Amino acid sequence: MLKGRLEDDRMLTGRGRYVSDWNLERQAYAHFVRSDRAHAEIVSIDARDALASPGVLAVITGEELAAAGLKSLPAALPAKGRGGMELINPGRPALAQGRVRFAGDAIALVVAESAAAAQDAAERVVVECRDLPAVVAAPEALAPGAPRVHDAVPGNLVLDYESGDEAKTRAAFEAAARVVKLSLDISRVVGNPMEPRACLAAYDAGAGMYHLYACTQGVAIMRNQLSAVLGVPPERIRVLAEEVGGGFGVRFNIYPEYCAALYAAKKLGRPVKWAGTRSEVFLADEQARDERVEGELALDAGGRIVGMRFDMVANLGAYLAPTGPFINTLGVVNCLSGVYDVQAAYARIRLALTNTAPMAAYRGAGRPIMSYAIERLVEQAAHELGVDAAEFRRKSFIPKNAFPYRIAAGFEYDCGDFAGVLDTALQAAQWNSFEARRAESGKRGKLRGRGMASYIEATGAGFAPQDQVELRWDGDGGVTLYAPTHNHGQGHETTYAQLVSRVLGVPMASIRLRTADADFYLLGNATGGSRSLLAVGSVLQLAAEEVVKKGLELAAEKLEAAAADLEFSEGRYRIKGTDRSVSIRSLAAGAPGALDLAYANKFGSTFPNGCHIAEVEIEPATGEAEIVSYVACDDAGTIINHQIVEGQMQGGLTQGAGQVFSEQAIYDRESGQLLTGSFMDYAMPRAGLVNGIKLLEHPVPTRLNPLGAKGVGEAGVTGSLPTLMNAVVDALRQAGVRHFEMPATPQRVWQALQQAATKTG
Ligand code: MCN
Repeated sequence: MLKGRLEDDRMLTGRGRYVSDWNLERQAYAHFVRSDRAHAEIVSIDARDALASPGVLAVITGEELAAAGLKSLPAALPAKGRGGMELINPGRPALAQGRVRFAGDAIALVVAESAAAAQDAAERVVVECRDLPAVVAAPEALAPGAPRVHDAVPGNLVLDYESGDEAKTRAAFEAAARVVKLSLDISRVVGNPMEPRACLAAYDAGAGMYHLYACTQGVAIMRNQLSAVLGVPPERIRVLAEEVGGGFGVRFNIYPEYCAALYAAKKLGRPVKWAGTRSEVFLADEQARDERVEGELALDAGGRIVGMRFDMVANLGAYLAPTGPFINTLGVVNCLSGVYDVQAAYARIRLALTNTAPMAAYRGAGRPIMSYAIERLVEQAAHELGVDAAEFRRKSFIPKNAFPYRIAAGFEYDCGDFAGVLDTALQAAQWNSFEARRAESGKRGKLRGRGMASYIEATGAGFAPQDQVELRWDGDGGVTLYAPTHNHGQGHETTYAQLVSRVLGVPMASIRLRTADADFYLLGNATGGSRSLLAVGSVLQLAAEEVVKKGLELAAEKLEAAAADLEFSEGRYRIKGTDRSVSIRSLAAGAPGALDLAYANKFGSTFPNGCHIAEVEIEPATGEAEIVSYVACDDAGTIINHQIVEGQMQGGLTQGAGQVFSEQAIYDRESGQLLTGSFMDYAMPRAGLVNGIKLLEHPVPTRLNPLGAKGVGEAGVTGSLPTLMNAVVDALRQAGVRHFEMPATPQRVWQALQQAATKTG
């Protein structure tokens, strides 16, 4: 049995090659001049002093990029809004042109012989600005009279989106015996991969090729996005990477800095390297969430959910990130009514621009917003009715025999057993003895709360029409797999090898994975949407099966037998009923290239789901909350590697816990400055935040892909966000707190307790 993952040895012994580890001969160094204000007109940029600084090679501005014909970064949405409204994309230049729109917006690129020289010179670039009023909160941006972020976007509204059945929902609410309402703020977060963003850009004038070493989650999508900006076909662009220090969704798209660096490399005829800082991650990486939700549930007289309605406002930042509109619309509503059998469901989502960093994907990419809204409301409804939260949910579940089930938003869930998942979770969480534990905590002066969520999410759609893979036999009998999904912590080297090894019968350790090489050009989807295994893993498995078929003729020739008389197992073709056999490895070695295979296919969305139950204890004197137990029972379909899945769940749960208990990106309302621009102000979760984790499986294999697998990479977050906040709210309710928004930092919890005490006292 394999211990650990194939990639661990390399990474744990310092042999991982991160983006900023790459160097090319004659490389120059980049530093970006960034806006120090949230919204301003650029009156002039004086680069004379900077250009005269030692070692400076160039100072590039937005005007120069425009003159050179660089286009806007792309952003699109395969859907329209209310009344057929089209998404308004005001465009985003790689360097600001005429106006800066958020603190951190890149204004100029300084290239010099060393990183220090570039930084020194950048400080000598004089940017004269005329301040404009800024707006940082989405509801304020949509209010009449708000400062306009882009002239092309009236009222800062880029899209008024809707999904579901509005009329049916209205009717359900009119006929409801009871309506439960909740207003929710989903706070803004900053993805923080280990390696701050970096790139090394090069241009090969002879071949007319651009090369970009960069943080990536998959190169094909980035090539397409770069192609739109640079105006050259994607075939003339290569994106390269090994380790990138994590992605979490914020490394899915290209960024302005990459485009500017590629331009500079071509202009100067030298590679240009940029290694960003953690401060730049906070200022200029894509951020996520930041939604205001007004949610309503309609209940019938028997306490069954008969309607759901959501009015959401999403903050998309100062420019549309390529995937920002998708994440905040289709990415939210693809599980519009959760695990509940409710056809009267409707959501309206207004996408607003503000003077803040652009927003896009962050682990869960929209689905945690939906699961949070639904499961907070559901728990609130159970509380208001005074009924058991588990039994309240069960009453409205989509029954096991109702699949395939099409939700009001048009998406079709293929399978699931929500009641079965719930039962397993209830038992493991010792649901029925909670009150005794609450009393025991009370004796110690602590407030104990319990929260639950029955979540579902959509994993795996993918933008590219196909996932292309290739299997190539190496001279040493090993196999190299080429795939479009970049592995940045999910363990693909191990799980893909497991799948292919199972089919071909070659040892896992002799299977290598390549995803971003210069000499290789694959089309396909990036790692994202927890789709890699169910989609690319499935394609790899089918490809390996094709390789076995392909080897049949060669084996028949070698064994001087008819192909029909052969069978294949454990890496060998054998004449049935005899001991005469030949290994596929030796056949591949004897006929180089003959058993290599290019293969493509596409597998779409699956719907992993689960029931999570957490208990928290709050110390009223300090406001500190501790997660004392966390049970997660998940249906990820067939699981290929339990250890990796467990790691993914732990990571996801902890990421959700980070948002609930400590992380929050805050912009100052007046100045538009980011107030939480470092780890001193923005608290990442630490190991040990989530205690007493129990992970359980309740697999219902899907028929939508040959593995029967559903995604797991984001499930932890989608489940933990509502679960943990429900637990906190339940604990605070004991002390009279009626409304509480994330994050549950000690200070905020303490304040809420003080206010409640004042009111009741
Ligand atoms: N797996 C399995 N059986 C299943 C499902 C998955 O064995 N039924 C395995 C897969 O083979 C893979 C891992 O679990 O090794 C995760 O698979 P999958 O659910 O397909 O998700 P992806 O590989 O597509 O990963 C993407 C997902 C996303 S979208 C984010 S964001 C995220 C995440 O995974 N970012 C991560 N997990 C992360 N983990 C780390 N360490 N770093 C990140 O940046």
